[in-house]
Amino acid sequence: ANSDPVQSLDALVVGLGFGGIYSLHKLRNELGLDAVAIDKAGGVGGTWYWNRYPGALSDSESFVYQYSFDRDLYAQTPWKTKFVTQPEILEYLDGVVDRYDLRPHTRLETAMTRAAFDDTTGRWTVETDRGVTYSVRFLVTGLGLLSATNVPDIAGIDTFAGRLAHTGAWPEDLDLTGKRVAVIGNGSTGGQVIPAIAPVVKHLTSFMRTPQYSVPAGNREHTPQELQELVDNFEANWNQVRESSLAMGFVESTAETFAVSDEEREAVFEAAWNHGGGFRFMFETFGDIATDPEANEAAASFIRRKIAQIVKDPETARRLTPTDLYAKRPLCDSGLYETFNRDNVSIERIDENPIERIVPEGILTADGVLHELDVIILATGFDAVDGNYRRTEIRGRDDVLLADHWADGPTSYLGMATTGFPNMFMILGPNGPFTNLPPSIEVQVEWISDTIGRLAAQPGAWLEVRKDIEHDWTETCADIADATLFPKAASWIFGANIPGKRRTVMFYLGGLKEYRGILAAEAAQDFPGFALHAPAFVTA
Ligand code: NA7
Repeated sequence: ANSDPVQSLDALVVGLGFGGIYSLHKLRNELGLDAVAIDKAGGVGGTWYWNRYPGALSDSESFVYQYSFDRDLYAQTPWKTKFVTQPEILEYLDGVVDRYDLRPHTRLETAMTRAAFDDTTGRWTVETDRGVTYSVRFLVTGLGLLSATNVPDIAGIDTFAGRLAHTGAWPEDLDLTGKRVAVIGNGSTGGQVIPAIAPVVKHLTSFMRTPQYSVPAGNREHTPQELQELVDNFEANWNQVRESSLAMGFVESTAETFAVSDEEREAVFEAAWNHGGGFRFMFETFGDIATDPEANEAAASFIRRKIAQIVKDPETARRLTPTDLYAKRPLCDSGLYETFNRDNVSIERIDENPIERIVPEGILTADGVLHELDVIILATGFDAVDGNYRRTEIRGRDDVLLADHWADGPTSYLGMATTGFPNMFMILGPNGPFTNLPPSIEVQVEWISDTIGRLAAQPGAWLEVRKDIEHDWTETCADIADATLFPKAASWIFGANIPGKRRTVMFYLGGLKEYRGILAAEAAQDFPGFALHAPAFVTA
């Protein structure tokens, strides 16, 4: 252990998920910089370290849910199934850390508590909860897009005598066998956890505020031939990913929903339902489901009819059936609706019959019923995108707090940099691309490390986004989003899931291909979106 409380480095990476791990590799192994990565968790993996709830699975297909920068790593990755589970992803990321000898440069159980930029030195001072302070030129933040847990403020929540667990901070010792369990929330997470635990619990009550559209995931093992093809077609597949919008590994449809006959449309939806995958259902079937209200309704009504066919009890089916737009992050599941046919599973619609309060014995609903419980699972999501940035004291030039800079909603240029915070590079910061994440993470990390590599050659220099450019990017993101139906649905994609959080655009919905083009131009033209501060006296 180093006894010096201030460690001087070239760069500090905060977070050891997909983004932080790759950044550390680039900065150390390719640029040869003195870089360290910290994470508050007890292990690497980011999202996949914390989300250990039963049923946790990436619903991007496994062949695009990994790094592409190393063909050998790709060829060796033993993912046998179409979608890959949390333990496998965690093992993979741990393996990547070892493969690139990064472990000695990681500091676990170390949280950034404060970061401040000093424009007299051009350096960031980063304080941690372990007594160590870092002084660095470059601060790379991979704090997690979906990381800061949203614990709802339900009356009496602290009085519950049983176990209370958020899926995003899952306690490994929690055994649900034979327990009376409540699941509050039914987004991606709730939709995974409900079918996974129903067979083992005594009784499961799903507390649902807004029912959601979900289609089967269709998870299955790849055949040996398919696995071989994924390795053989590596270049072609990844080129397709980089040339696509969603980076999901399929070609997004441009067909119009109403350009085909009713029978054909039904057949397209049926085929997508049978094939599986939420993003495929929304974006591979027709090109206007996310933009045209009538097309959206055609897809939504197909799913509603499926629910009516699957769920036997009419009242349960009614409670499970969404009536609003199909314009949140598209979900897929492994038998979600079927699960509600089980005798030990029930559903409360808390928009109709609200939770009155939580009491030591369980949940009391407005109709006077006490739901006696051993465990309450909060599948209530995250203070997404900017949540972790606001929860940490990050101060830029002139002592400005990032949370204050973002008082009217989070802003950035390219999702990676924000005005007043020089040489701070965010991975998956606000208004970055809305895609399957690993490909966008790779693109961002590569751009960031190229940029840092160029700055590193100029001692004391820093890059800061121009204010007008940040403003324009925010407007661009809002304009693109407004051309879709997504802002009309209340979801985390627009910050609508957190009480009191300002509803605002949080993503660039222009797609990965466009995004890559913008990044390439920015770098090729020597950063027209940024001001370069070069110190008057350069001591090499
Ligand atoms: P989501 O998608 O934000 O879903 C959260 C769920 O929790 C959703 O059903 C919410 O209902 C519900 N919720 C949130 N707050 C409350 C309160 N106060 N009372 C009752 N119910 C509540 O989070 P997930 O973890 O499922 O998924 C997040 C992303 O992680 C996902 O999109 C993937 O990309 C990975 P609501 O719909 O707001 O009425």
